[in-house]
Amino acid sequence: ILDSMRGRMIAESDHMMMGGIREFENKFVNAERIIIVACGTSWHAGLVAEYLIEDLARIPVEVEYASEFRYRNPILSERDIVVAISQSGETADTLAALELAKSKGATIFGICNVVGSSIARATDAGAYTHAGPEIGVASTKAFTAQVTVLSLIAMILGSKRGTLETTKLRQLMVELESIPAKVEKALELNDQIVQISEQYKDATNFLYLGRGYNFPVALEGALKLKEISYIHAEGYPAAEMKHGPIALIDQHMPVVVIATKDSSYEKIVSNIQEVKARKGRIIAVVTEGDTTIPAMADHVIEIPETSEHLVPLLSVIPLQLLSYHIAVMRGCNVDQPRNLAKSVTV
Ligand code: F1P
Repeated sequence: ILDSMRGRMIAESDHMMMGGIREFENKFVNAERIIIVACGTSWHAGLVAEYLIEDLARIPVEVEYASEFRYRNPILSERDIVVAISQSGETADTLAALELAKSKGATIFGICNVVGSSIARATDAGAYTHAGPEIGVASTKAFTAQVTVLSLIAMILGSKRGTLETTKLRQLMVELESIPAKVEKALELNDQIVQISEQYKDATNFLYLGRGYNFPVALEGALKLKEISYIHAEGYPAAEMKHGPIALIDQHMPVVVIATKDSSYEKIVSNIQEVKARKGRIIAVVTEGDTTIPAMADHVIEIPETSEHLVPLLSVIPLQLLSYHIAVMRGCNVDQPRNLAKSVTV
């Protein structure tokens, strides 16, 4: 499977008219550092990649907002790989960031959805996500597709660098194959999420908490709610709550906690207790079969079990549905939210 995926990525890189992919692959595998530049949802996919690549391939990763990176004077060298992620492939900040990196000698890898887009054409190599056009302005399926490609990259790098054992690699590949069926199952949560949305559609603030691989998912859940329903929402690493956001919690604050069974499970259980002690309302996304968190939460959304490395592919789905239904109930145009453009080209 891995070989065929690698083959596909190489074919796609050629399709991006980049050539020299073998040489590129060596550079990627031996990179001293990977810098990811992106905006919005694509930046959140980049954060997931930081966890994946550092864990599986042991290459240091930095994730930068392209909109900041392009205006500073970053230190870069020929040994750096810069990964530009963009759904549209036209985001001006991401294009400018990669051009800056290129001018300083870095090699650029692109992950874009739109074939032949400006960012795809400006890269040295890359992979298309082939998620199909996003109908609305806010990225949804693009996020899942980006995280899938980034998971494959992390696995390929880990296997080539010898940091990912063959048994573990096989387990992850088998699990990745099962993801589409689990996504279908997660989509069956729709009716339950309609009911939850009904209760929270008039909220004025939301807090989203997650740890580890679910931290970027918390950020993405909050962004989706802001973008399409115009409700103020903040995403935080759950462990940061005590450093400020805890002051906001009372009976009027809905707190979405992504608390799947993984290495940070015990810690997130205590974060939920902290919220409950202050009368916050908990909407918990948990792993199917969990009994501890359902006893504490106000609402429980169960998603299928998977490896913690792949969990964002499933845990983001109920959050996207929640934003969608709340926005529709508030009479918002979910396809064309106010003030937002599909490609931010200025
Ligand atoms: C980046 C982005 C999207 C967001 C909105 C504005 O776009 O911030 O994530 O949903 O569409 O642009 P892209 O570079 O991934 O196309």
